[in-house]
This record gives sequence, structure tokens and C-alpha cells, in this order.
Amino acid sequence: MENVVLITGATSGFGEACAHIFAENGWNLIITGRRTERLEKIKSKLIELYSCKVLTLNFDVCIEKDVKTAIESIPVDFKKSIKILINNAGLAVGRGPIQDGSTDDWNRMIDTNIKGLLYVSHAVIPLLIQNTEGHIFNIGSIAGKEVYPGGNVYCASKHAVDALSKSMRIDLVEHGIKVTNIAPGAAETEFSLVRFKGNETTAKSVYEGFDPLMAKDIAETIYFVATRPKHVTINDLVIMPTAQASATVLHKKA
Ligand code: NDP
Ligand code: 8X3
Repeated sequence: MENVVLITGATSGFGEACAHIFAENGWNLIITGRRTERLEKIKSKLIELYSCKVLTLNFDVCIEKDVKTAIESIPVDFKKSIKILINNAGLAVGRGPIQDGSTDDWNRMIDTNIKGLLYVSHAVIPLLIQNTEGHIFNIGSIAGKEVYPGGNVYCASKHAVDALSKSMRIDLVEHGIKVTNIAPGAAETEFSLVRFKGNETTAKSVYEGFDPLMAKDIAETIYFVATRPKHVTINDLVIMPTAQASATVLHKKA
């Protein structure tokens, strides 16, 4: 089998858009997420559109033994061809002052954004090393570069992703494995719906008055970075909506 990209959190947003752009360009896919029905629907669509090979893995990145079992279950022909890992699964839960925060929300963000990314990386990196080439994309955030009011634990989790990207790059350089940290600003996906626990009005209001990034913008950027020559690595990339100057400065039309 030819090139395989493994994308976590491919049931919506950036992950789903990445699946499309890689498949469109001849890649085969391993796509993961917790929502089985969505995964299977996306798989059928990808095969119909691009005639690619697609393996779905249904697991929660927070559960270490499930991550290990899922990655071990990958058939050898897929395993031998994994060239890219996109550590994308992640979320924010809640937004508000730290003194009013919910420890359950904090645990979900830390378990998913930091520990989940580590569990997946721990299981997949040996395969990349074995395949003697590889590229890991860690989806960080502008929240991993700056902090903003009410962002506290989400920002901390994405600062951890930023640090892990730097560390992985050092640890993996001798294996020729590239590590790219992608740090987007406001992008309209299901992110805010999850953050505001299903409140559609609040979620929608986040993106009103300006043109946010769309999932496709991130997928196209990742694909560009992934297709640089072997001797070129883009280590770290901040990508913002034009209306957003920083984590806290967003120019909204009245
Ligand atoms: P979405 O909510 O649209 O997608 C998140 C994806 O992560 C889903 O496929 C979801 O799948 C998966 N996921 C979440 N938790 C888990 C879990 N415990 N186990 C397995 N999969 C999980 O949001 P985005 O596409 O916007 O987010 C993708 C990444 O980008 C996240 O890491 C987010 O923090 C980051 N980001 C987002 C920005 C934005 O403004 N949208 C900006 C900067 C960074 P399922 O629910 O099926 O498990
Ligand atoms: C998501 C973007 O600005 O809500 O990482 O933190 S932001």
C-alpha cells in the first residue's frame, strides 16, 4: 500500500477536512473518533469520492488501553505505510474565570488535549521510526502561544502541546521525523458548540461579525506543509483569520 495518513478526531472540523484533502491527493487514510456512525459515513463518502483505502478506528484518546489496542489492531499493510500522524483530536470545555471553573471540564481538556495526544503518539511513533520516515502534526492553537480571559486551562493544555511539539522535534530528529506545530486562531467548526456544551446561540455568536477560518483553510495549510521536500521542515505555524490580530484582538463589524 502507498502513503497512509493517520488522523485523530476526523469526525468533524479540521480532521474531516484533512481526510478529504489527503484522499483527494492520492493518500490512504486511518481516521479516528468516538462517534462511530459519523466515522463510517465519512469513510463511505471518502471511498466514493476518491477511491482511497480507509480504515476507521473508534476509540477515546483519553483511555490509554483503548488507544494501545486500537493502534495494535491496524492491519500490517496499513501499519507499514503510515507516514503522517495528525494529532488533531481535542477540545475546549467551558470558558470563564479560573475561580469559577469546573474541575470536570479541566480534567476533560487535560485528558484529551495533553494525555490523549501523548497516548496516541506513544503508540504511533514506533511505527514511524520503523517506516524510517514520518511527519507528526500537533494541532496546537493561538491559545498555545498566548492566553486570553477565561481561557486558562484550555490555554494551558495548548501551551503543553506547543512544548511537546518542540520536545518531540528534538527527540525524533535522529530518526528523520518532522514535527510541525499548527496554531490556528478562531475557526468555525464544532469547536464552540462543544466548548459551550451544545448552546448553539452562544457557539454561533463567536463567529459573528468577521470571517473566521474554515476547516478547509487548516487542511490546505497542513497539506502544503506535508508536501515540502524531504529536507525542508516547517516547525511551527500560526494561522489566523485576517480579522484576528492576536488571541484577544478580534475586529468585528458592528
Ligand atoms: P471539532 O469539535 O469540529 O472536532 C474535534 C474532533 O476531535 C472531533 O472529531 C472529535 O471526535 C475529536 N475528539 C474530541 N475529543 C475526543 C476524544 N476524547 N477521543 C477521540 N476523539 C476526540 O473541532 P476542531 O476541528 O475545531 O478541533 C480540532 C483541533 O483543533 C482541536 O485540538 C482544537 O483544540 C484545535 N483548534 C481549534 C480551533 C478552532 O477555533 N476551531 C483553533 C485552534 C485549535 P468525536 O467527538 O467523534 O470523538
Ligand atoms: C481555539 C481558538 O481562540 O478559542 O483554539 O482558543 S481559541
